[in-house]
Amino acid sequence: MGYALYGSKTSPFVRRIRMILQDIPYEFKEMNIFEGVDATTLNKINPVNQIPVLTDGDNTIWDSRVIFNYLNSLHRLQNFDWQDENLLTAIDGAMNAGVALLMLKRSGFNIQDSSMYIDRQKERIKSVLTYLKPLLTDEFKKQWNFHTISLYCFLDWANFREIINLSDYPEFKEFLKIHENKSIVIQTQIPKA
Ligand SMILES: N[C@@H](CCC(=O)N[C@@H](CS)C(=O)NCC(=O)O)C(=O)O
Repeated sequence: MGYALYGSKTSPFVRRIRMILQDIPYEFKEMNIFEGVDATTLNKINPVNQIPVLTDGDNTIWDSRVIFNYLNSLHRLQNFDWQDENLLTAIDGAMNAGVALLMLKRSGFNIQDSSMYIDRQKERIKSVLTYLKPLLTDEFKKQWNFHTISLYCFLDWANFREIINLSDYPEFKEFLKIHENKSIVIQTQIPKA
């Protein structure tokens, strides 16, 4: 039986789970969640209609953070305190805001226009990056765990989707540089086309 991970190669939420699963065998079920048979499959396994979804025998787990907690309970990957949970919530907040901006763009909205919803998403991303900046010590930058993996996946994706411009954030650019040649980072690279 074993693990199956449903997701796309572009989603930052999926990518962080693929990275966490680096040394754990699983089957990757790539899907196009917005149409056709994959959309129907996704709805059957997750009423929220979002990826990633992990299946493990009779267990089906939704939401990347919950998937991580599930894997962590079985494989003892990392210990968290409440401050760590806050840090993850901050990174998740930026990631959700980025995905919301991309969905707006794809729905035909001009995200350069100012509106309460658009401005709130952009401000959330800026605010999280401002919060994270002083935490990015040399020691933190070198760590490779669910926090730094999540940050890596967010920054790389948001830069790729032109949601942020990394030239505005040299310290985050440097953080990406430290990890960009890791084999799992290369294996899970966002497809360019
Ligand atoms: N909180 C969820 C968010 C997942 C998420 O937003 N996934 C996006 C892809 S990056 C998605 O499935 N979007 C489709 C939709 O929201 O309809 C998680 O951590 O797994």
